Formats: sequence, C-alpha cells, structure tokens
Amino acid sequence: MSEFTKASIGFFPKGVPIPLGNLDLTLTLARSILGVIKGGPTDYIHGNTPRSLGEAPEGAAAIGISFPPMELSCTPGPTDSPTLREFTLSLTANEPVAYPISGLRLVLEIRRNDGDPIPPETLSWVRNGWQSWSHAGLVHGQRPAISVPRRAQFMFDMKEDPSVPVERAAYVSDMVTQVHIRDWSLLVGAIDQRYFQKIALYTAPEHLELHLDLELDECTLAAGETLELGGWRLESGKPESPLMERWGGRVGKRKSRQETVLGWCSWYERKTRITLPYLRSIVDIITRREELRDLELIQVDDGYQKAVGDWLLPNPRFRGRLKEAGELITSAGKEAGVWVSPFIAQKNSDLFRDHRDWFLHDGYHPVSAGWNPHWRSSFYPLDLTQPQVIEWLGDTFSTLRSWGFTFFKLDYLYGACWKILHKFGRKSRFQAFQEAIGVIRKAAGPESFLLGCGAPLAPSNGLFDAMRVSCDTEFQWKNPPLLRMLTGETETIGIYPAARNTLVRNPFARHMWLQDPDCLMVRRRNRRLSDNEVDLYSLLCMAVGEMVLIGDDLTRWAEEDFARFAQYRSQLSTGFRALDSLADDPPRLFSATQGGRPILGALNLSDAPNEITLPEELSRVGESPISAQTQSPGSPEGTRITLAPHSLTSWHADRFEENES
Ligand code: 9PG
Repeated sequence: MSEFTKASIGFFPKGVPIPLGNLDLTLTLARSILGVIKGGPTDYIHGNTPRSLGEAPEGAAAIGISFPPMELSCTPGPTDSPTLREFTLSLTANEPVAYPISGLRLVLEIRRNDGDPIPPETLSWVRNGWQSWSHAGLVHGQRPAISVPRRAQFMFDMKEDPSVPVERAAYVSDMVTQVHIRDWSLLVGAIDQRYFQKIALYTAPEHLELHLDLELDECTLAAGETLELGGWRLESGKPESPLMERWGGRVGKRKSRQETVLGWCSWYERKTRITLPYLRSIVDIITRREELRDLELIQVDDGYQKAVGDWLLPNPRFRGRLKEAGELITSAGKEAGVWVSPFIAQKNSDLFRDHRDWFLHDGYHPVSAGWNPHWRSSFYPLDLTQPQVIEWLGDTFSTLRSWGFTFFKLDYLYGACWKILHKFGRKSRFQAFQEAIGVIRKAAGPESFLLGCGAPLAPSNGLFDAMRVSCDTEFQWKNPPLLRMLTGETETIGIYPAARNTLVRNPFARHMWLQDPDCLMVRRRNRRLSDNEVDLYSLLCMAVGEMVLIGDDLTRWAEEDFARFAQYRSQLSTGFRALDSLADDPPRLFSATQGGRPILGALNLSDAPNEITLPEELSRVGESPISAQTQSPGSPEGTRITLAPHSLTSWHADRFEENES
C-alpha cells in the first residue's frame, strides 16, 4: 500500500493494484466533471448515455484527469488487512479553483485471482436505494433491480438521487453494496461520508467494474483549501460472512432515546380526513383498553394543517387546532407525535405564495419535487442555504414543541437534497440536509424523538432516533392491477416491498437508527389482505420490535381484534437479525430474542408454498413451535419446513447458537 498513501491526480490513472482475499482489484481515478450542469451534478445526466449491465463504458478506466491546481490525497485506513482495505480522500487546491467541481469517480476493476472470468449470470449484488422509500434488495445477474417504463418514471423520480436518472438507477446502489461473485463476496461501502456517494455496477467479459462516484455538487475552492471527501471500505470474504454488518458497525452512529416505540399513527384508514373529534375517540380507546395501555405514542399524521407548508395554520376539515391535539394527547399521559414535511410546500400553500424566493429554482421557475394525489398538487422544496428559511424552520419547530409535541415524523426529507440549485452555492446537498436537521433537532429540543421518512439515508446516519426503511405498506400486498400495469410491475407500495426492504436494510440500518417498517394492522375486515398477510406483517413488526405503530382505525376494532393485538404484542422481540437477506431473494430467515429466549423466524414472501431448509446450525430448533398461537401454517420437519405463501412463523430456539463466521 505504500504507493497508495499520497497520490496526486496524475498518479491515479495508472491504477493502484489492491489484492484483497481471492480478488484482484485495481483502483483508477476516472473523472472529475466540470461545469455547471443543469438538472444534476454528474455525467449520468450529462455525458454518458445510460448503459445496461453487461457493457463497461469504453475507456472508463483509462481517462486521466489532470487538474494542475489540485492534489488528491489518499490515506489508507488503520485497520487494513489482507481482506480489508479502507482509504479516505482529500482534495487540496494549490491555486483558487473557480470552476465548479461536480465530482470524482473512482473505477474499481475486479478480477478473480484464480483467473476465472466473472460471467454476469453468476453475479448477485445488493442494491440500496437512495431514500427511505426506494428499493433495496438482492439483484441477480443482469436482471435489473427495478425496471420502470418511461410512462411511470415520474413516480420514481422522488425515490432516486436526482443525479441518477431513473432508468440508470437499477444498477446503482447508494452508499454501500455487496457483490457476490460465486463463492466470494466483496463489500464496498462509503466511510466518513460528507457527500453523496454511490456505486454503479458494470460487467465486462473478463471482469467486473464498480464506479465509485462522489458528488461534489459543483463546489469551488479557495487557494490552500482542503476538502475532506470521506472514503471507502473494501472488504472481501465468503458470501455468508457478515461484511455488511461489519460495515454498519464501522460507520453507524445510532443514538436513540429509547429502544422500542409502541404507538398509533393516524395515516392509514382515514388518510388526510382526520379530525380532532376522531383523535379524541382514539385517545379514549387507548387509555381505556387494557390491551392498548402500553401504547405510549399517539401520532397525528397528514391532514391537520391548512396546506403542506402551512404547519401552524389549521385545516377547517380537522375541526380543531393542532395545539388542541397536543393538549389532548399529553393530558392523557401519552407522547404527542406529529407529521411534518418541513422541507417542502405545496403549490397553493401560503408559504409558497408569500415566499416564492425561499424555494429552489432553476433560475426562472421553482423546481418541483413531485406531485401528490392526496394533496392534488405539486410541491416544491425549500432552499435550505437561505438564512430566512433556516430561521422559519427553527420557529416552526419551537412552536410545535411549545404545543406539547415531542415526537416528530419528518417526511419528504429528500426535498432538501433536490438538485443543487442553492442560492448560496458553497454548501453540498449533503451538508445542507444535515445542518437543517440539526436546526430542527435544536428547536424541537434535544430529547425529542425524530423519525425520518422519505429521507436520503446516508446523511441521516446519526441524526435520527428512527428511520422509515421502506415504502408505505398501504394495507396491501403489492400494487393493485392498474398501478402494476403503469409501473411495469415495479413495486411502489405494499407489504411485499416493505418487508423486503426491512430485511435487506437490517444489517446496517440497525447500527444507524431504530428501524420503522411502517404501520402494522390488526383489523381483518375491509382489506385487500388475507389473514396470513395481516399476521405476517404484524408479526414482522413485532419481531423487528423497534417502531411498532398501529395503523388501524381503533374505533372499528372488534373484540377479537383487541385479543389478536394482545397475541401479537406478546411476541414483541429485541435484537432482530435478518439471517439471509443478502443471500436469498426474497429473504426468508431471521432471529431475535423474545422474553429473554432466542427465537428463529421464517417467512415466505413469495407467491408459492416455500420449502425452507434451515441452515445446519439451526437444525436443532423447532421442538416448540409458537406458530400455533399465531395460526401460521409452518411446521418443522427436521430441518425442512413448508411455509404457505405470504406467511410467517417462528420457533423458540433456546439451543440456537448464532454462527458469526
Ligand atoms: C402522508 C404520508 C404518510 C406516509 C408517508 C408518506 O408519492 N406519493 O404519492 C406518496 C404518497 C404518500 C406517501 C409517500 C408518497 O406517504 O410515507 O407514512 O405520512 O406520506 O401524506
């Protein structure tokens, strides 16, 4: 690694060899794009046309960049070993750099050192989407992770980093990936992250190429200025080794006020048609019923406010003020929670009308960050580099706090990172986001609980108590037929994609925040869900055991629903761990601790009965199925069990010893 310690720009194009386990890697600096680029900071949008997997971009590894005024330094990590390398980068300007720098690309060429080729069909890799709602999952070979027809791309825009067009996103993972190359795996993950970092995957006939992209958001540099760019961790090992888990442990900054939140959220069933009287009846049931007594949080979702953006003004439809809702909840001895999307405003809000210059714009017009059917309106992101905007944010949250709210579901947060058209352009999107969340945290009180939603994950690490790690479940399994047609079967909402995301993101998310898999449901009637599906998601939420929020209209619960909730509740667990989420698609196995006893769980997210062979070290479990309590159909037969489609079951596994190879 000696040649790797201090590299000038001129050095990188030669390629730095890094032997790592059974892989030979070569690292090359491939680009640093210049120029103000409309619509996004990288050549994803600008230069390169999107490519499908299977074709490495011509000359990508050979393009040298020479910026005489700048020097790139590369510092190896202290923990380097034959299977682990880390390095961090910094960029120093010797003279002022007045042209905007949009980013750096390192190209990592991967070959097996036994000389075997890496045929694309033998590959699988873990894709982690940009924000809470984006796809996370295992991708096989050349099958794209997501495949969105042009007609539906507008629905996916908000789920991808604006620097990556939707049609390219299928091959791009944000901040981390793990690539399985037959019997060997490589983890590539961002460390000390200060900018958005992403990884694009390409295959060539003999080797594999990963493009490690760092977005510098068109910054400029003063003479002598140094930018700390963060870096990368590369670790190789057997596919079953917990590489992702170790990366999570290395970078995660989890700090949560509490380990489990039990509560109720108003979003599902009533949507934006919630009212203060309805809330009163919910508070009444929660305080009256024994089964619900330990729900400590009552969270008001979208619908109380005059418009998205006008958080402190009442909506006449709500038939009350938010302040009254706060008083109602806290005087019942519960924690008051409220949904706010602080970085966006809808078109017909007072905020947008009165302060148009507070919003990101392209020089002529405000830039829309999406359209929402519930608001029947497009919405616009605020420019968080403007001092008045920051002041307004602080005032808004200290007012909400003074009304009794101490739990904040902060939604549509990606809006803060939407494009880079800030007025005061020195801040990166990443930094602007982190600073604005810091302002909210301060105004809301340091002991308040922040739940992120629709949030870019990388800059959120360490800033939130909890994080939504999936799309909405919307009380459905997958998209309804019309939406399936529109999206070409690419999932947008439902239990299936939400469960998959929760499992796939578990190994790293649990080092960063409590995982919120969205609301569970108990009621069986009026649903597009089977009983197994209702059980599966409730039991998964209880097994994950971190954010446990009921989405039902409790005024419509029958007696049997209270009893069923008590049954689910008895299975609340800690220490949830997805066991095969990075090796199997869809994932199937998890472990946790329930009432001090280890459990093993299996779920079948596929549409056919699934026979599951338990790994060798789990073969002794299963003597005491708790599935009978939950009406799950699985039953252990030695080491093999058959699970009905869309079902979950679990067993006490007192003798199960975790294999941490
Ligand atoms: C409130 C909801 C809930 C929910 C959030 C978020 O693109 N869309 O049309 C779209 C609709 C709803 C949505 C996200 C996107 O859900 O995840 O829990 O708080 O907002 O409006």
